Amino acid sequence: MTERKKTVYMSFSTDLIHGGHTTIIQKAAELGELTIGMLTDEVVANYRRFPVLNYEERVKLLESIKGVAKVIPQKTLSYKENLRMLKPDFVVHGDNWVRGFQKSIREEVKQTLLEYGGELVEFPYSENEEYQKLELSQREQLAMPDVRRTRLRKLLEMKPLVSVIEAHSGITGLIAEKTTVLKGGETKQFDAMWCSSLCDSTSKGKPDIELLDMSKRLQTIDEIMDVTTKPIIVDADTGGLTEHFVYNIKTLERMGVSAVIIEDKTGLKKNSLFGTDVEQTQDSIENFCAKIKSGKAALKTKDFFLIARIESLILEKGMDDALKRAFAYVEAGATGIMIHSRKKDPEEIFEFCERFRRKDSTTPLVVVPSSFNSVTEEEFAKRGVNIVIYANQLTRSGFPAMQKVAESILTNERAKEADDMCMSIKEILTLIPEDY
Ligand code: SPV
Ligand code: MG
Repeated sequence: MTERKKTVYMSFSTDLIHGGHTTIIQKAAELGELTIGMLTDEVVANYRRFPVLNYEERVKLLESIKGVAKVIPQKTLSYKENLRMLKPDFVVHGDNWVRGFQKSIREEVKQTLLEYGGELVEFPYSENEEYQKLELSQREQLAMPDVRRTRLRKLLEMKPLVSVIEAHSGITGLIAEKTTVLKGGETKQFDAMWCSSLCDSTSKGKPDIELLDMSKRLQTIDEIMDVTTKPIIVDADTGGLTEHFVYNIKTLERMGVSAVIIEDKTGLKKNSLFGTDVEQTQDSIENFCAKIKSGKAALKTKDFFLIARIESLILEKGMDDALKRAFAYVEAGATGIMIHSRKKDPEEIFEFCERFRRKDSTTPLVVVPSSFNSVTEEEFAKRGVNIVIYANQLTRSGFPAMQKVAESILTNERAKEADDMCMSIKEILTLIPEDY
């Protein structure tokens, strides 16, 4: 009787094959018939960075390597589901995962292998400067305007909900780019960044009244783009004069921004969270539709989103007015709708989403839950929302921390008492990676 050929399993996420990969694949294939579990795009984007090659392309790449018998999807960072299904004799991995966040995944693999007597085989991981340079060049690809711009659309196709955090400087951009948490065995990152008019103005000590002109706003966007790769949604206030907006939207598109949001207000714009406490004027449907049409006509690509923001609930003009405007703006060419509210209770947002979705099941819906902040992303997704923007939380957390430290130094006439509130000198020196 011939002995059954042993089976081997490895997981891959890479869109870049180098000698380190082929070496370990060869070693794995020597142990038996090798199946690769390819991480899906959504998992890779949450765990490392957006893949330059999509899932299908990455599968083809791996299938073409000698020694690979089969490539199947791995839909989570956890190997459990695939291991229970395939029961491979061996799981192969580099020994680098004994440390860092992959440690818990490794532990789970070992536990799962115990269930049926499988074995974990680890080969020494090859730290190689050349490989790191290759990875860096993939990252740089993601920052190129054409590549960055298209990714909001890809994310919307890929995920039930795209989560976005504000950035108003290079360093807040890096926080948006790099912050990762491990939750329930999965990693999570923000998908994109919001260049908020409020936070950009606040960081420059100015009120949020369209006082920063477009060149100043573009400078901030460029500063963020310089050190990040994630897609960017720009808050362009009212869009200004239509005659100016048609130029500015083109500039944003060319820079690699993925979306612009303009709000249907006119005259001196004030921040929406003031609501009716200050004088604010809503634009007419006709004027705003004309602005949308002109903006759309100026665009050169199909990737760029022009999102119309409705201020009817903020200005207490009622739900029917909000819905009427939403449908009119989509008809005029808006490729997304943002509905805003400053109520703590999310009911009016939910009602809008429900009634909008009854007639329109595809146009992306955007919310900014600064006030209705108890709603979870899962709940928003169920209600038909596609993009959630955390519009000001980094600003609102950063400045009070600085104020506290300033007060402590003034009070104590030295910095010792403030030290526990500060990042260590070592950390601050190494915060900005050399690769940027
Ligand atoms: C911003 O972040 O600048 C916004 C959202 O426009 S809000 O402040 O809620 O109006
Ligand atoms: Mg704003």
